[in-house]
Amino acid sequence: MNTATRVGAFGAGVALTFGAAFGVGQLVGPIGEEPRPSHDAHGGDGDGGGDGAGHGGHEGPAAPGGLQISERGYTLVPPTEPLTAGERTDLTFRIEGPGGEPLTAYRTSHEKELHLIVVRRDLTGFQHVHPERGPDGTWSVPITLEGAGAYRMFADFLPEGEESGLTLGADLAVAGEHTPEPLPEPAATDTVDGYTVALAAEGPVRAGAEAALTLTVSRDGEPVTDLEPYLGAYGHLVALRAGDLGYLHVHPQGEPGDGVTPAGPGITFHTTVPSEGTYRLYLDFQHGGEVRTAEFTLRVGAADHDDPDHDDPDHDDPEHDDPEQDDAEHGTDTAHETDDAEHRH
Ligand SMILES: [Cu+2]
Repeated sequence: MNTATRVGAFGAGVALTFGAAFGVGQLVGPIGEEPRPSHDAHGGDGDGGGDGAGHGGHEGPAAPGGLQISERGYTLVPPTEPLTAGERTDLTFRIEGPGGEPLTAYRTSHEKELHLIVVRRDLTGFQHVHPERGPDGTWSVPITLEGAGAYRMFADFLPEGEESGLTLGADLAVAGEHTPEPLPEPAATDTVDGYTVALAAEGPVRAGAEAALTLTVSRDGEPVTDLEPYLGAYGHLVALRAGDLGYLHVHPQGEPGDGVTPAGPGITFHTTVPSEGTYRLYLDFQHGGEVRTAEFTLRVGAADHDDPDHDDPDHDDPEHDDPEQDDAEHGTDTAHETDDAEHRH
């Protein structure tokens, strides 16, 4: 299968080598029967975190979220109590607003006031949970962190009165010896609880360009066409950049009940990947009353702004012009292969 061949070739690349020669942009090719995503279908759904810049295409991609503990006057105050591996404990934290007071006014996004992601720094142990907020603004959620090591927590929320959301990040430490896991090589599919999820990108995924990723769910070889809405969507996708755990906002295309979005097997997402590098993707989807998470490693190539075939003005990105990257980009032009035609919008 063509897809498998390509993935194998990319697997030969070296992970975490920014600006180096492997900058191959594409994980897998488009899957034939999926409809082309419409950029028009991709309206603000209220959960964006500083993601506005990427959509107009004139200001370059927004920086990833989650890299700062304090941003735009909002500060994440992480738990102070020590965490113990394998022990269920209440993770307690708060968000302080611009005046230093605990934030108590939030806007709901994807049915929740705040989405909490916790992951170990080696990108294992991903959890997406929804804490409860007390009247004093303290958030709390029972959680078990299975292994020792350094973790990262991400609070994704939209304060009342703000136009765009925020993702604040903080470190958590779980005491004990641990051996970091190597990041799995890119693969076109992941299997979880008997479900197979296939990842396909529409054309090469490159830094600075909006990418459409479609995840297709099957079970026992049969497409799953009765996915259940989970938090207002058929799937939720989180992407974290390997190396610094930059957090990307990813928007599902369409929503349950809009008359056009099927309940599977394909779920399409849009995001603008801010840089080349390696990313870990986590898809939460619900079927049979249970939420499961499929995971993928995705390599993202350098921006192709000097590619004459890539002339879509909506994706013109003049500010993303890093001279240090030019050599790497020219060195990988052959890797762009045959898919440039498909990449036109
Ligand atoms: Cu959530």
